[in-house]
Amino acid sequence: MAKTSSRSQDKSAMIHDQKLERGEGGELHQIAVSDGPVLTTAQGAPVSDDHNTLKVGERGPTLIEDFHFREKIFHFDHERIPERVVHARGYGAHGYFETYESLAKYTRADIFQRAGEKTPAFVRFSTVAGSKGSFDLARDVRGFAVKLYTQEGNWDIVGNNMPVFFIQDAIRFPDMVHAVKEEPDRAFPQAQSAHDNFWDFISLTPESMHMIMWIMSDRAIPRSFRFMEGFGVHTFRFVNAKDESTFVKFHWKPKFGLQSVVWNEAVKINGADPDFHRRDLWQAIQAGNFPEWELRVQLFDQDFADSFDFDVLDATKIIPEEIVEPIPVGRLVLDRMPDNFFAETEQVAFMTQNVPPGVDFSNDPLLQGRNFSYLDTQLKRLGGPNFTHIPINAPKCPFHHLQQDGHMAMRNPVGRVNYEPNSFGEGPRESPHRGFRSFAEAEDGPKVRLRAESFADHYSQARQFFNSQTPPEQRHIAMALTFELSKVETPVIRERMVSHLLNIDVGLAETVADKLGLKQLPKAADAAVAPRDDLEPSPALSIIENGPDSFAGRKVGVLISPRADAALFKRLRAAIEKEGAVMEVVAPKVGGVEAADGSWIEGRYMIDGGPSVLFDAVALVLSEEGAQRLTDEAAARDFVADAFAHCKFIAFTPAAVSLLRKAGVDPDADEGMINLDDPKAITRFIESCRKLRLWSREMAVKL
Ligand code: HDE
Repeated sequence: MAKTSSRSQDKSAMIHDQKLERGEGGELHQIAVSDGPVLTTAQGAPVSDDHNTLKVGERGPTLIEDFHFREKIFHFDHERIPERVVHARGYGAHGYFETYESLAKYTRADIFQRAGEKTPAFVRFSTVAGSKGSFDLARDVRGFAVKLYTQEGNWDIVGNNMPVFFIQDAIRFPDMVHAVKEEPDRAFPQAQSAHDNFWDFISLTPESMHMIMWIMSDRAIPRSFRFMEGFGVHTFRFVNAKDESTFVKFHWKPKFGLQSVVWNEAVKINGADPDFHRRDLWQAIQAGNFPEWELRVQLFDQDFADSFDFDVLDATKIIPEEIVEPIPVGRLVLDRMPDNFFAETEQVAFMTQNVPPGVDFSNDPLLQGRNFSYLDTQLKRLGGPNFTHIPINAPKCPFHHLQQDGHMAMRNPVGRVNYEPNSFGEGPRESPHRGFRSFAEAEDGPKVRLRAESFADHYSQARQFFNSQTPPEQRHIAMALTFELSKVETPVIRERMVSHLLNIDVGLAETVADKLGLKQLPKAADAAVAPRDDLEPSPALSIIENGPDSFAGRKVGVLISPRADAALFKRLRAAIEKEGAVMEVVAPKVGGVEAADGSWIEGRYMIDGGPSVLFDAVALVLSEEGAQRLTDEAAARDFVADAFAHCKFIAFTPAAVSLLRKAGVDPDADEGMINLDDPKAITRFIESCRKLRLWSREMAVKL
């Protein structure tokens, strides 16, 4: 029997390839496909049959000679590369950085020389602890890694959405990461810090206390990548053309203000849409609502560093923005999604040591350690030393070096000369003038393994952070600590944490101890340096104090029913869109509803596919009969009850009152409940939404 076969001989195949095409009225039709490019192997050989392996006879064994099958499966088997050991789950986008004014006075970095210059950028946001397939709304730090393709080399600011870190010295990083990740014997919990190992490590590591305040705050559950800050964390240096150095800290400020969700909401979002942050970024960029951040720099000299209360080399400390004001120096705009997630977002290799001439490191021992780790990790992850040949990692400026060969070398030198110096006058040469010169800081001292005493105060800034929060934010910190510690099985670890909290805020410690059922308060933890209470609160540390001044970029979920008022619906949509926000319609059935005037209102979600946790505010545009029907549906009642419990603004037609009541929500509960029966109500709703949440409701709903 002939060994060749073709799909036309395939007796079992009933379904032919289908393609969707739009008809004249925009409707989609399925049509059969016959032409298109010919499928080939990776070697270019045309393939005749991609559905059947080569066999002896119709029902016989498969032949190893089937090179197409072997190549296809071999390649599939190797599709994965190791996920990042931390920051495995991430999402990236392209954009640009635009320089405001020349910063030549402080730095010779080419990117800061010319006002208005645009530099291509790629940014990857991430969670830290979870693996690649984990959910977006984990309580976690968010990575905020920026690659700037400058004219003098790639500059990576590999930062986070919190300005401090858990540890002071890089040598502790593997322990810290082991402790937070899933426990090694049971392999859970996934993407959570709420377990014994994490809190054991933390409670034995007082230097982490400031970071613990951040991670227990709502900063750890951002509403969107677009609404969070980014920080370079460490102190870096700018170096100017005269080789003079200025210390610098980098802050990214979101144009649309800060916003987070509440924990009860985060838990539900993870079920409703595990890709909540990804989808949000994707949708915003595809819709042309480009996310934007301003880069601000805190600049200070050695005299300030010497006089500051804390060590500027200690990554567990901030310099409050009220003490050294961040100066705006440019803006970052993200305007294009990658064409391919793997090629770009997965393979992008950020490295703290990627700095252009004019930017330099400080002696921060965390930063110094990172400068080793990031190069090393790329070799493992990307499989060889040529990862700069991958387009996303290649510089966009001219570059010439003498590195050659190795796995997957894509750019290979031509000609005879691959060394320097040489007598042929060929090849690149160093440039003492243009090249990177390290700041010539004088260093001298014995070799020691010591932590400087100037790093010893672990509680004062934790207290300052707590004192800088508004009352709802302070409550959220207490609730987060209680939740996390309630998952800890070992009582002594819970108590040890409370003993640290006593050094931060006694009220906080008492609340947490009470919720944890501690019979009595433990003794406060021994502190190497007594916590200070003379540090001024810093309003810049509160999310609520730094919210947006409009509702732009946010989403209203409108629950609609058959026979709803179409005119009202249209007015509502117009007002939402005028504000720069997005309306999404939630209907009892896929497709939408027929309104009272016979027009069709298109729906985006069915109710249980579009719970209110996906939106920043909600409106109930219901007819009497529609509302009545919905009172029987748990998903509709949850839609309303959750929106209320999460302190969202709720606009509703008078007919919706029956649903509100059935969901246990008083339609007159507070000013966040807006009855659409009066003509000015829509304006009032939009104006209220600018505040994002009605926090005064929180005590009533006991979130
Ligand atoms: Fe990282 N970190 N890190 N880190 N980090 C990595 O690099 C490391 C630290 C941060 O989207 C790894 O390519 C050490 C601080 C971000 O691709 C690895 C230490 C900050 C990302 C690594 C730290 C960060 C990483 C894993 C302690 C905020 C994701 C895969 C000294 C300023 C970048 C990789 C991306 C990723 C090591 C601490 C931010 C293993 C040793 C502090 C945003 O190299």
